[in-house]
Amino acid sequence: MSDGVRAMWMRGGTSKGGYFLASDLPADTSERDAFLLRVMGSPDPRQIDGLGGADPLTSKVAVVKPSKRPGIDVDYLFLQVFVDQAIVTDAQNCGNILAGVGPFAIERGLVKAEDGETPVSIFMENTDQTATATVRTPGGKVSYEGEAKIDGVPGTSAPVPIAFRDTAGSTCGALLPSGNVIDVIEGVEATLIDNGMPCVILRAADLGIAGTETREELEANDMLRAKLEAIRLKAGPLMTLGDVTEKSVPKMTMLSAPRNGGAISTRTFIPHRCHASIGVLGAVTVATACLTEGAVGSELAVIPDGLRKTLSIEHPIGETTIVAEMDAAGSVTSAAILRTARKLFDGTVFA
Ligand code: NQM
Repeated sequence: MSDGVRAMWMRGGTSKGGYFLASDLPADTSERDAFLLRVMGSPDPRQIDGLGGADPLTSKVAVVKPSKRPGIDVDYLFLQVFVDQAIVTDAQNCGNILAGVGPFAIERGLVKAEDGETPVSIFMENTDQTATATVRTPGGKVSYEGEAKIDGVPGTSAPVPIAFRDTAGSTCGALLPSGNVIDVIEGVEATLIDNGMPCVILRAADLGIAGTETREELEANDMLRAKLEAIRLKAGPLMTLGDVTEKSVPKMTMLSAPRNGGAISTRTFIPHRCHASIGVLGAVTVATACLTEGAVGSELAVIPDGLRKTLSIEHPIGETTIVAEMDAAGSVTSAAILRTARKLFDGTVFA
């Protein structure tokens, strides 16, 4: 490792991290993880000796390789590198980092770009599911420039629309892994749900908050954090996730009525820090909960008519729009979201 490893640093959606070809990383998982901890500077709350940004949203890794699966371009493994603990976990997926995978795959020559735009089909190894991202490629080269804007990122960039299909039960094996629409945990009603991201859906009011607080205010609320963690540790086994003490799932989302014309308002712990906005697959899962009859907080949601639902999920710094397709039986069959990405650095990283 002393000679360094080729890496690209990218912003993917509202997250940021290192993008690696699988062939550039150690094949042995524990060697790989030790390397990534050194690269990010973990464990250390400031990540001063590495490239991580002292926040779970900027301590992320994508490992990409050509896919052998029919009809799929590349396989993507997401790794969350904990900031203040020596943990690297593949127990969750990440739809924000996913936004950089298409551009990265084209830049590294794994996918041949078309003139105009290039669809990249991506197998998400964490959940055994597929997404299709469309990358802008004028003249057969990736362009990061454009007019698309997402809340949480200053300025505008080229759009990277991403479509997901059949994400129900991605990690937990079923949309409602406990078999119930509502469970009561630690005296609080919760909907345990996984449509791409295992989430515990709660009412903000049941946790004693308004749901309009800032990320900083919520992170300073020790009682709230202790209550959320107590609920999370009990929810883990009910969601087939086992002991989640050292896992970054399930995510804890508290719902309240929308304030800005959206479908619902959210505050999410991921799980120990409050998300600055909301994750992509987290938002797909929250949207699905709002569309599930009887689910916690669904009574607070404002839902448009029709089988194609455009739902604006409000979060601390704006909103994230999910377009969900439903079948006649009321199940969400696919979801689409607009992201952007930007190449920040391409070079050699040392550990
Ligand atoms: O839910 C953060 C993020 C995420 C995850 C997290 C994500 C998703 O914003 O698909 O994108 O929940 O840990 O990057």
